[in-house]
Amino acid sequence: MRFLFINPNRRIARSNIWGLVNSITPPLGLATLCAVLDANGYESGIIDAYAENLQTEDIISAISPDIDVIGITSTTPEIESATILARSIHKLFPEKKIIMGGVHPTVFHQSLVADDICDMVIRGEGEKAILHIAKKSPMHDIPNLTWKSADDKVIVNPQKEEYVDLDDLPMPSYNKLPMNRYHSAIGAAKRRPSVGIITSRGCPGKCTFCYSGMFGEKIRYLSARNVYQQIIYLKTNCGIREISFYDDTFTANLRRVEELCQLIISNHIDISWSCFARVDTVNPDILQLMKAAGCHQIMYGFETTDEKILKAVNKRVKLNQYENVISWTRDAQIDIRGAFMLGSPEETQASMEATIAYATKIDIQYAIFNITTPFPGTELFNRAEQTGALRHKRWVEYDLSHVILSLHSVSEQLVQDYYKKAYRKFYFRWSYILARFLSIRTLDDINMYFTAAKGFILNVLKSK
Ligand code: B12
Repeated sequence: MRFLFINPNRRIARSNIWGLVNSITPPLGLATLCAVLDANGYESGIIDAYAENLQTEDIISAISPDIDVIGITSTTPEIESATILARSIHKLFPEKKIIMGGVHPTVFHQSLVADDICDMVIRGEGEKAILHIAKKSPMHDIPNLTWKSADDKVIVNPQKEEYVDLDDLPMPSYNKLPMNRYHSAIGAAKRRPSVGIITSRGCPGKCTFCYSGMFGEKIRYLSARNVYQQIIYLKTNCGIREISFYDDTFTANLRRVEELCQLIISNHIDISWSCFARVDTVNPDILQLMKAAGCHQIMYGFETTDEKILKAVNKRVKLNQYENVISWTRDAQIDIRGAFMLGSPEETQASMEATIAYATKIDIQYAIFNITTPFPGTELFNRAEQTGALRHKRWVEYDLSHVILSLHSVSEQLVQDYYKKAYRKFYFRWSYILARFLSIRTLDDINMYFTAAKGFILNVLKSK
């Protein structure tokens, strides 16, 4: 049985800051599915239509007749292009089975199958179920599968909370991806070529804006040794000089971080990297060690300075934790990228002012402001749907730059205005520009500074 997986292309709204600063990251889920199939003797390939900017007709012409199963991944803002693609494939190749997976199909599995957009959806983690498909297991026996029976009924197989051990998985099939197309977000990488990878799954957090139904509540980790081996592979085979770790909380297991840092340091591996962390997971010692192992930037989700909003989104951190972490990170000479949300439940004009004022007051090197978006499957979405606070379901606009929630305390226009204002206020301060300029030490710094400046200037000009 031969498989072809597709990462669809997508349209990015002009007003979306991410269109300019965003990374192009390998579709690691698809690359892992390929690796698992290959390890079990099946043939598979990937088309990364986003990275290669391929249109539907380009994708169609790359589908060879001997492919049996086509797998399409999709997040919420991609679902429109994924649907157009699936429909075109169905029309031209009615004999090929189309499976969808990823976060959006996991939530809307029933309607995607009922509406014949695809033949099947694999909900949540895909590795076990895809092997069942390859082995032609009886459809009723395949865990987490939604499919249509011969008499046109949608069947939802039971959800099995049996997850894979990440150390048992083969390395993602990087060799099947256009590795030269990938790069980190503007301002996130000091050196190129850079690439984003993910080394854990699952999250114990219960933030109302995040969908944690994909991989279970318990975090599973790739061991430090296997992460290290992936770094060596990427360095040796793809010339990668910098890694962006996209784990929800890279520092959730400090023992693993420590072991990885020691491996990098003791083997004199020349790699620079950045990661995401929660303010309640780091301490001064680990930050110093991370710096010694090549970490130059951490993104912390500060979200807001308003305790009421933090509580409303169930972030479970305290504001007084922020200051310590900022000063420890500064002492370790690691840059901070702060992530902030605007337009959450309980938001007011004063709280948005306070968030922006805070972002410009604290000593952080980059800031990213997102509009709070109720992604399907999240508590935020369910509550908004029940209370009529969901403005629409135009999924392509669920991209963190559009106002989807209708709030009683602030208008849509005000949130949109503050979104633009936040970027202007943060990046167009003389003190900020001077501080960034004075922080230049190496050629890599110059490269990073000018790429970031170009991106932000273009965006601000565009948003005026
Ligand atoms: C890395 C990452 C990115 C990267 C790119 C991701 C990529 N190329 O795939 C970047 C930074 C570019 C990015 C951008 C965005 N992201 Co993002 N991202 C992630 C992150 C942190 C990891 C994704 C990942 O690699 N996971 C690991 C792999 C192994 O899992 P996976 O991709 O889900 O695949 C598994 C299963 O889903 C399933 N599967 C997936 N596809 C398929 C297909 C088939 C056929 C089958 C059978 C199975 C299957 O099997 C895989 C293996 O088990 C996730 C959060 C997370 N922890 O997953 C958010 C996440 C996916 N992103 C999210 C969001 C909101 C965005 C943005 C909209 C943000 C923005 N500013 O615009 C954009 C949209 C990007 C897009 N492509 O549409 C949300 C999605 C919510 C939603 N409902 O859509 C997530 C879930 C974060 C969150 N918790 O809110 N993201």
